[in-house]
Amino acid sequence: MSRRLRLLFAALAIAALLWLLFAAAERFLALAQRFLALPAPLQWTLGLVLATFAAAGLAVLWWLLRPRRRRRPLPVPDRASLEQRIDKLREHGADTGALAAELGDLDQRRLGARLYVALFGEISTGKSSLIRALAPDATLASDARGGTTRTVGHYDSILPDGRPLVLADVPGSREGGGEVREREARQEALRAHAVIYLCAGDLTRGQVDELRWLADFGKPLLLVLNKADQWGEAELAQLLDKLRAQSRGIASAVVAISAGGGERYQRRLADGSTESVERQRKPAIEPLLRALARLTAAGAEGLEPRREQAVLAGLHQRTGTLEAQTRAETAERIVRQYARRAIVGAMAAVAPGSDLVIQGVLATGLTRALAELYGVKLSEVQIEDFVRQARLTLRTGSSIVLAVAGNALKAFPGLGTLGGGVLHAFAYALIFDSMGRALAASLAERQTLDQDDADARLKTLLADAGSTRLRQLATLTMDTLREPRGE
Ligand SMILES: Nc1nc2c(ncn2[C@@H]2O[C@H](COP(=O)(O)OP(=O)(O)OP(=O)(O)O)[C@@H](O)[C@H]2O)c(=O)[nH]1
Ligand SMILES: [Mg+2]
Repeated sequence: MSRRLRLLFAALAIAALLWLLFAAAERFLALAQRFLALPAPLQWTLGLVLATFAAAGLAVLWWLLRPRRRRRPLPVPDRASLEQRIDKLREHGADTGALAAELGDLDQRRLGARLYVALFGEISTGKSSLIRALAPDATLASDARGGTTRTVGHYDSILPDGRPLVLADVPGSREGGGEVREREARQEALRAHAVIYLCAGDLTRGQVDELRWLADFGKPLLLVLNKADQWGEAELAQLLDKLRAQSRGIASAVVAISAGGGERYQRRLADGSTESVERQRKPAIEPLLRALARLTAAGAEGLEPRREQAVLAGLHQRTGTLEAQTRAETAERIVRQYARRAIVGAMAAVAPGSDLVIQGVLATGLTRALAELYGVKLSEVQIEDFVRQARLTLRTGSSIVLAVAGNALKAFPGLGTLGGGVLHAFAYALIFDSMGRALAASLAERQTLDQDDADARLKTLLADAGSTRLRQLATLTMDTLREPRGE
């Protein structure tokens, strides 16, 4: 479009806007005149309605533009309660070695009073290369073929102001199949006083999440754009702006560096042939050194309380996971035990219907045992209610249960050889297994007995004829019938 034409359009647009403004002003004045001509009571009513609308509009506007609330800090348990929980887990036979080792490392580093800085980031962002630049004498442990870091390594280095520090090189995150290594990397990051987060371009959603995760633990962070040599000046400035926007409120500073790394190129020899040569790029890490000195100015001692909080918060999460896992395993054992008893009860029924009495007692026992395991206090009435509700569900679902049991009898020939009453016994195994699993899952998720939720889960489980579960139940039925006393 030519310049003149553009000017003409601009002039037309301004004229249209002015016309609109005049029209609006005229309309407003006319309305104001009519408003003033109204009788006083009507003026008040209308005025009040208009004021309410304006207030509501402003409230909506404020809600939309209000500053985002800060994320809630993670819960940090005190050391003593954490140790108690770990002891309890150990008593229950859980493998608490890693948790105890973490506590040991926490103390050791506190006593050592050395400054720890961990490098962190996705694979191939240049973490190991940066370690080489910061600790030139270090021999790095990495996979010989891929050059990729597989284990956490510590390397001594010195800041330009002469302060010593320990650098941690960690495996890169987001490597396909590298979940265990990624977990180790995260734990190492929590153990450090500060973290250098490396990236090699603008951040993906996953990287932003990773940064937020670190910030949630209160980790002092630097966001470092590596491989700056790959960008032009203008591109680099743009990229840094974007990174600053992406990490606002999370990273203390954003800097661009070149960690170095090796580069391969072809060299032509005098005889006309070529050979492949590798040479080290020259590192340019000045901005990082300055930012790191500022970030760690408080020293190991000054940063220690924050570091300990982060480690304890991480331990709190890990202990919670192990607790849930251990409880789930215990719940499984309880359910199995009661399913076994139900099988025996079904076979021991002497008079018509007497099995129902036996199973009623068992259902109550199962409910009580699981509630106790999940620390949910239940009254006798609540337990009775739950068992009654489960009975109703079972009555309506009995045809499904019997169909599943009938199929199992055909699918697992061993069952058929055990003679009469097996169908009945297997049906009870399925019922108790479903009831126990439903209740355990509901209690674990809700920390209370939610009848509707547990009942919905029970219905799903009764109809679930998943082959592994049925095989386990068939084996349980056979084992129990052959040896009713063993638990
Ligand atoms: N262009 C350029 N390449 C770099 C730079 N730093 C590292 N590299 C290259 O990036 C690749 C990965 O470097 P590493 O240091 O192994 O990266 P890493 O983050 O330790 O990788 P993992 O251990 O697998 O997570 C190598 O090919 C390096 O040569 C740099 O400053 N510029
Ligand atoms: Mg590496």
